[in-house]
Order: sequence, then structure tokens, then C-alpha cells
Amino acid sequence: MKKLIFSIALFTIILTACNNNSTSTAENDTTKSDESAITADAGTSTSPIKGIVDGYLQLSQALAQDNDKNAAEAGKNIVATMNRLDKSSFTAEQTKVYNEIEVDAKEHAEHISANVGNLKHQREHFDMLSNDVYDLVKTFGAGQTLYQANCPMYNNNKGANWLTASKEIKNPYMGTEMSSCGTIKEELNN
Ligand SMILES: [Cu+2]
Repeated sequence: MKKLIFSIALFTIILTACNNNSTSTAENDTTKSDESAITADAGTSTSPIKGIVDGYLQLSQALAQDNDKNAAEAGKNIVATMNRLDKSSFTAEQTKVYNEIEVDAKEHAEHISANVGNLKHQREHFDMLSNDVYDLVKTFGAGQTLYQANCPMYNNNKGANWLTASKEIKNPYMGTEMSSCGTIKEELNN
């Protein structure tokens, strides 16, 4: 009897875990479509750097999948977004931080877009771009929860950071070869 109760308890836990998963996925989906609706309308209530963050997350996902072409496409999107960014609503502090990273971040995104066939070089620029985007998110907020993750092995164990919207590690530096390598360092809740 004890055994049976234990089994039921365990089964319930598993069920609950699965339910949680599906609920959060559904929630994410809803959030996503809501956000795009807002962007299509006016974009006033979203973070001013939302386009950059979206392009960055798209880039990270492409690198995690060893997809150099999609990475290049995402790099191009980041440059385009930055070129048409409306800075008129920035605060003094936001303007200062944005001006500090603007040229640098654009250059990294451009190199990533120009290096189809060279994932290694795309990842070198992604490493530096990640620091720029981190500074932006810290200053502007991303309008969504992001996490800073760390890969200890990249660049001969010098390590590198990246930003992710999910706690589940999909390593953009090691790619499919070592997809789950890395840890979450910080939650950026804004
Ligand atoms: Cu380069």
C-alpha cells in the first residue's frame, strides 16, 4: 500500500511538472503574439531596444544551431534595426550608453552578416556583441525577462557570456556539438 501511495505521489509530481511546462509554453506563445501586435500598432509600450534584442536572440539561436546563414541574416536585421532606431525618446543616461556601444555593436553585427561560411568568426563577434547588448538591456530594459548565461569553455577556457530568454541552455558558442554546456549567471528582470 505504501508503495502504491508513493507511486501515485510520484506520478502526480511528474504530471504537475509536465503541466507546468505546457502552461509556460502556451503563455510564451501568447506573450509573443501580443508583443508583435503592439509593435505593429505603435510600439510605444515596448522597450526601445526590442528590435535589437529580437535580432540578437535570433542570432544566438542560429549560432546554437550552427546555422551561419541565419546568423548572417540576424546580423543584418540588427544593423537595419539600429539604423532606423528613434533615439528621440531616450533619457540622458540611455543616450550616453547607446552612444558608447553604437559603432561597436553595428560593426560586430555587420561582420557577422558578412561571414557566411565562417561560424568561428561569427562567434568571435557574437562574444563582443553580447557585452554591448548586455549594457543596453541593463540600461533600457528588454521588456521581457532575460538571463545572462556563461560558457566556461569558449575561447580556450577564457569563457564567454551571452543573453537568453530561456533558462534552458542552448550554447551559441559551442553549437550543436556541446549544446547544453553553460550556466545561468544572472536574471535580468525588466
Ligand atoms: Cu570580423
